[in-house]
Amino acid sequence: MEDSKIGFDSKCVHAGVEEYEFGPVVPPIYQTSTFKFKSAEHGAALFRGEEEGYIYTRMKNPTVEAMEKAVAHLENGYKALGCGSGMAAIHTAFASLLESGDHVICSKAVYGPTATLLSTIMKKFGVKTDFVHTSGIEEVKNAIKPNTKVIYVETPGNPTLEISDIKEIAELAHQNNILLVVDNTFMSPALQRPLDLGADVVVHSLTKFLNGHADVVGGVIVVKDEEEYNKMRKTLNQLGGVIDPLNAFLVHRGLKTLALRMERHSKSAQKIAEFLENHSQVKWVMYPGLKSHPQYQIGQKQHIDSGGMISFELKGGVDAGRAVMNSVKFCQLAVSLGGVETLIQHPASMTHHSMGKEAREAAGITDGLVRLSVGIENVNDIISDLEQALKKAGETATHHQEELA
Ligand code: LCS
Repeated sequence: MEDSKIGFDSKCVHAGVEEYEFGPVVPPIYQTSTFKFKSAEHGAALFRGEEEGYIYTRMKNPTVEAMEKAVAHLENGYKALGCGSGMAAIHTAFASLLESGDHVICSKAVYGPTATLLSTIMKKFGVKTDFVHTSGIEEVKNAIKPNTKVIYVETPGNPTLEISDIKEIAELAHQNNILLVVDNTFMSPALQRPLDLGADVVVHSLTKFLNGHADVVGGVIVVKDEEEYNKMRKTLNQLGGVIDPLNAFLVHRGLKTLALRMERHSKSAQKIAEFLENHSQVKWVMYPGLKSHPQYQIGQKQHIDSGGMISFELKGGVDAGRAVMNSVKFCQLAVSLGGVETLIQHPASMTHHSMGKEAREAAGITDGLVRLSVGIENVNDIISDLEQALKKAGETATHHQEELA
C-alpha cells in the first residue's frame, strides 16, 4: 500500500520490517560482532565503500539497521542512527554538529545530564551555551550570537513540561543559519513530529516511550538528509556509542505498540492531571493537556495528544512530596519514564541533581516538584494509590521546607 495512505498505528507495526531468509515476520537478531567477507577483494571493496554490505557491528548491523529504519520512518526522517543511550545520541549529535568556538542556545528545562554535558564537557572543548526559556521566542531571539550554530530544544521539557513552539523556533533558526535539534523523548513521533515542523535533527532516549518496557537503555538520532547522515555516521563510528543488536531488536518490538501505548498514556494522564488539579493538597499541576498549562495553546497546535508525563507540587513542599513518594504502593519510586508501569520520582534530588540548585531554580525545577510517568495500568488503580499516598502525606506533613544542595 502507498505509504502516505497508511495510518501511523499501521506504520508502527510494519516500519523497518523487510524480507529475510526463511521468511520470519520480525527481523532476526544478528548477534554477531563481525561479518565474513567473500574474499580479500570483497572486504577491501566494502571498506572503500564501493560495495554495499556488512563489515563490523559498530559500523552497521542488520538488526540495528531495521530498528533505525523504523524510527526514521515514524519520525518522517531520512535515516536514523541507533545509539547506546539517549546521552550517547545527544553527545554524538553535538560532536558532529559543533566545533570549538561555536555557541549553543539550549532550553532551560532539559534532562539534567544534557545541561551538564553542555556546561562541562562541551565547554571544555570550546563550545559555549546559553540556557534560555525556549517557550518565549523573544528570549531565543535575544540569545542569538554571530557564532550560534545550534538551538537545542527539549519539548515538553524534563521535568517542568515547558512547551516550546518548534515551528516558530525552526523559522527563526533558519533565518539565522542555525540548526534546530529537538529532543522528542517526552512525546515520541506518535504525538509530535519535529522534522515535519521544521527541525533539522531529532534525538531520543529510546529507553523511554519508544521502547516502552523499561528493559533497554538506548538512544537514536534522526536526520533529514544524506549529507547530515554521512557526517553523523562517521562521528558515531568514531565515538563508538552504538546500540547492540539485542537491544535494537527489543526497541523495534516495543515500537509496534507505540501508537496504542501513547493513546493510553495520554488518556490516563489527562484524568490523573485533572484529579491532582482538583485535590486540596496540591499547589499546582503541570500537564500539556490542562488548560492551566502556560503554553497550552502551543501544545494544542503541535501535539497529537498530550502524553504521559505530569509534574506537580504539594502545598506541603518537599516534605509532603517525599511523603507521597514513600507512601505509594502501586506506583513505583524510580527514575526513568515512558514505560508501561507508572513511576514517580523527585527531580531536584534525583534526575536533575547534577545541574545544581541555581540552574534548577532558573529552569523552574522547584525542590517540591514531583514527577509522574503515567503507565498503561488501569487508571483507577493509579488514582486510588495516589489518593491514599496523598492522604498519608497530609497526615505526616511537617510543612517545613528542606533545602537541597
Ligand atoms: N532526553 C530526555 C528528555 C531524557 O529524559 C533522558 C533521560 C535522556 C535524554 C537521556 O537518555 P538515556 O541516556 O538515559 O537513555 N531521562 C531520564 C529521566 O528523566 N529519568 O531517568 C533518565
